Amino acid sequence: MTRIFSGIKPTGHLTLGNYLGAVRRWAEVDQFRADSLFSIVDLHALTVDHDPGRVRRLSRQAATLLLASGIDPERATVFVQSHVDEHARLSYLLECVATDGEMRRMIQYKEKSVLERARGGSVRLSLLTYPVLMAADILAYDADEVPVGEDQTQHVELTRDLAVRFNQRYGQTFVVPRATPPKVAARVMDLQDPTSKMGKSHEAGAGIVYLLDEPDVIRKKIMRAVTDSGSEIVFDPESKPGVSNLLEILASCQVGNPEALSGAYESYGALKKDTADAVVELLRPVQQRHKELVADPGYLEEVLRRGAERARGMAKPTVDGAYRAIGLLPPV
Ligand code: AQP
Repeated sequence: MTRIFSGIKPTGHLTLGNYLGAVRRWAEVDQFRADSLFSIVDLHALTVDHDPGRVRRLSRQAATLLLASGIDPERATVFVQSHVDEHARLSYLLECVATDGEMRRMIQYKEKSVLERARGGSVRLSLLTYPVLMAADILAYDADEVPVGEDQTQHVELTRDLAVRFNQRYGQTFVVPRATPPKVAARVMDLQDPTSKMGKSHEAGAGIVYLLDEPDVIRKKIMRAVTDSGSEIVFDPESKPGVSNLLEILASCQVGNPEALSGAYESYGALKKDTADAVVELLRPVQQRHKELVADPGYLEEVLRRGAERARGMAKPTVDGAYRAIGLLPPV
């Protein structure tokens, strides 16, 4: 059976980008067709300046939202990355296979390190090495597929390179995984700046729709979305990034295609209104279920406890195998 691994960082409140690009597919498709693991990758939230209490709160919230989105813990393994030691154990071995040059070429490292320096801060070493930890997250579980948004495909490519290199040097150890981004909404853009990604750790603003935003807030944000010059409604992300983003969001909500939708609209107002309605309706059941789950924190704890136990059982044999293959003496 196909094995899937994917994760979400507790660096902010989950956004519509996270939902359309990743979580919705995990819940509606992936968990039914594959042996799936979905992780709150909390170690990745420590690569930039962070508040410990906030990371804990956001980790719980992200896990609750995965369940609220319909991920069934009886079907899929839902767990917190730091509860399974195998991720950090394997990450070190992969650091011994990766190169400094490879890490410095990662786009996210380049972008975030510039930002950190501009803020007058220093760049944590973990920001440079985080793609190796991500590779360990995936390889520890022998995952075949990694359903992620487009922003993560470079990291999955690196994961493939590391797996192949390790296998060639030390013998067949890892499954070589592939990224499976969605066809529509692989990169949902910020509504106020449609040339940059809607990211949960970005400055909270009118351009980001959060999964737990009230319906009237969602409507306001979408009705105020930046559009482009000219009144024509066409799907062309290069020359019309604002309108194309709205078409992409609407198409994703309706499981349709943005090109086909563009012919149906003559005004920005009508497109925005339909997009806002579609997003509000799509998120309504998630928000309702989130409320119910928050009222029962014991349930979440039990799900995460069982998830970590299951994940540990899956990861340990592969990671132990990698330790042996690379030349480390097994413990007696
Ligand atoms: N805008 C997006 N459109 C489509 N998919 C997206 N994903 C994230 N943003 C979009 C996908 O969601 C999954 C979880 O990703 P993440 O936890 O790395 O999310 P983030 O919102 O990108 O978080 P940050 O902290 O704001 O990250 P950076 O700073 O790295 O952008 C992934 O599958 C991701 O592709």
